[in-house]
This record gives sequence, structure tokens and C-alpha cells, in this order.
Amino acid sequence: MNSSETGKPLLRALKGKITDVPPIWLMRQAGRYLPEYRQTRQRAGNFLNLVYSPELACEVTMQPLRRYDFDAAIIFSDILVIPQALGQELEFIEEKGPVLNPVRSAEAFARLSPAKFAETLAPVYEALRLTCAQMRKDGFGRTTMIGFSGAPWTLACYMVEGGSSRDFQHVKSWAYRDPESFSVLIDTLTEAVTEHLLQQIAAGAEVVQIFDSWSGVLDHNQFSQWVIKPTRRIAEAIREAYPDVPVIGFPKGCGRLAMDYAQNSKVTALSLDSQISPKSAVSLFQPLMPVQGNLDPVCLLAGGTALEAGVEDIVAHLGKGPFIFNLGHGIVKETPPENVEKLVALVRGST
Ligand code: 1CP
Repeated sequence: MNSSETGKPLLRALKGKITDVPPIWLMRQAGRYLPEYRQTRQRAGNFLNLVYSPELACEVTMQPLRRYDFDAAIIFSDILVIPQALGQELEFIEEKGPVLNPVRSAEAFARLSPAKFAETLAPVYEALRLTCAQMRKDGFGRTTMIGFSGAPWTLACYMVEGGSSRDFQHVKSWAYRDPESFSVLIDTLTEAVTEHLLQQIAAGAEVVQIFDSWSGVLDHNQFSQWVIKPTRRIAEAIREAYPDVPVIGFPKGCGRLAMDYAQNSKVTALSLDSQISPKSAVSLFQPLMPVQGNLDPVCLLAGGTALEAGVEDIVAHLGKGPFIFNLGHGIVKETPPENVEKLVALVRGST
């Protein structure tokens, strides 16, 4: 191996290097498709106990590494810890997902108390420190540690709707009706996300990813105001404090607005959803920055020849430039763990 091939593969790709074999990790790689995760989660009692118990969060973060030796660990947590740290009530209901006490006005937002912000998030940083130590101890010296946050827009979606939504009417109409008061919410979230990411880096995260899962519900003007502007502020603040820490942006479902995002959000790398064809991403995005993605999670669930063809299509096109293999969204819980093993072997060329 020559010296240009040393170092962690994921960090090399994020520096714009072309790697012989693309580094691979998967969004939601720790989760319910793994029997050992289901066991630990049962031990924790509920999802939030798992998130806020550093030892257990460390354990489930390590589980996918032990099985698949991915090129990255992503700390086990959730994007909704920020609304909770800002004082909003949060509950996860089995088979339904997150439920929050909706915040639908500036007055309601002002009534939340962020007094326990740092205290609420401290276990996430402790989990990061524990996991970094565990990785060193267990010989995962080439594995990169990723921290993450929801983007301000996506967090606002959950805070205002009170959970998941079909049409995001409440959050969108607030943003249209009264952009001035809505920007107070977005600005506060921008500061909270920045702080949370900086703390994760201080605790050992070498890369951070910003999940904007609902960026696809906005028109182009609103996208610029509520997705690009806050993301740029976060990326610039991180670059100022930690010039060497890459920021991966994931503006899910935004279609053609992904170009605006790539050009203006100041992120280091772009995580693509499954709708963008690898062939077009080669000419559109890879000249601008490293890209990550973008196998359809259901293609992974299906397996077989569809999986082989899907991987081939992505690696043949994107593997010639700076590239990280991932899914176009989180792994689904019905995925057979052996399909993930097959995927890793296909990407690493050992099948
Ligand atoms: O019962 C369980 O075990 C719950 C399933 C689960 C898991 C495994 C939830 C509930 N969150 C998580 C962990 C999680 N969430 C991680 C961990 C690290 C890893 O990737 O291994 C990450 C990165 C997230 C991020 C997250 N949470 C996002 C952004 C990515 C995406 O999927 O778009 C979002 C939108 C959430 C909210 C959330 N948390 C959990 C659920 C079911 C949801 C989505 C609700 C909805 O559909 O709106």
C-alpha cells in the first residue's frame, strides 16, 4: 500500500480522494433489523431510555460494526433529542413513532424552557466518548465516527406538527403567514444544532451529517430560506471551529433543488436520495463535491439480482470519483441481515 492509500477510507473520500474500494456505511445501520438491537432495546425498556443510556447507546452503535465492519459508526441517538432539550415534551409510541406537544406560534415556542439543554444532551456526548474508546479497544482503527443532527427545517416540522405528517400544513403555513416569527424558531434551532454538532465533535465525532428529511416539501423560495440559509450558517460555524471536520448534508427528496443545495449550503459532501440517478450525479454533483448514496432501501430488502444490479449501477458510475456507498434513506426494519452482508461483499468486490 503506498502512503496515499493510508488513513481512514471514509475521511479520504470526504477529502475528495478516489478510493479503490468505496467506503460504506448505512443510514440507520443500528436498528430493528438486527436481532441484537431488538434485544438491547428490550433491555432498555423503551427507545428514549436506549438513546439516553450511554453504555447501551455505545453497545448498539458497535453492533453493526461487529457484524459488517462498516467504514463508519454513527452514534446511536435521534434527531428529536434537540426539541426535547429545548423543553418540548417527546414520546415514542410503538408502531406510531414520535409524538410531541405541538408548538404552533411564537408565543408557544417562547413558553418552552431550554434550561436543561446541555444537561439533556450530555448522555449523547458520553456515548460518543465511550464508543470511540470501545472502537480503539476492539481494533476498529480504520472506522470513522460520525455524529449527526436533524436540520433546523426538519426539526421544525416535527416540533410544529407534533410528529410525522402527510402534508406539513401547520409548519408550512406558519412559515408563509409569518416568516418573521417563524425565523425566530429556525434561528434558535440553527444555534441549537450548531452547538450540538460542536459538542459531538469535541466528544470524538470526526464527521457530522445533517439530516434534512423533509426538505422536499418546500417550494424553491422557501427551500432557500429555511433549508439552505440555516444549513450554510451551521456548516460555516463548524468549519470555523474545526476546519478539518467534514459536514455531510442530506437534503432528502428535494429533487432539482439539490443543485441549489450543493452550490450554496457550504456542506462538504452531498448525500443523495434514491431518486437521483447515479449517471446524472456523476456530471451534476461529483465535480462539486464528494457524494454519498444512494441505493433504494427496499432494493436492499428485496435482495437477489435486483440488489446486484442496483449496486453495480451505483458503483460503476460514482466509484470513479470521490464517493461513499450508502442507502438513499434509512434501512427498513424488515431487511434480512444477510442481505446487508451480501451488500457489503458486493461493494467491496469480494463476491
Ligand atoms: O423503536 C425503535 O427502535 C425506533 C426506531 C428508531 C431508530 C433505530 C428511531 C425512531 N430512531 C432511531 C435511531 C436513529 N434515528 C438514528 C441512529 C443512528 C443510525 O443511523 O444507526 C438516526 C441517524 C436517526 C435519524 C432520524 N430520526 C431521522 C433522520 C433520518 C430519516 O430517517 O429521515 C428522523 C426523521 C428521525 C425521527 C424518527 N425517529 C424514529 C422514527 C420512527 C422517526 C421517523 C418518524 C417519521 O417517519 O416521521
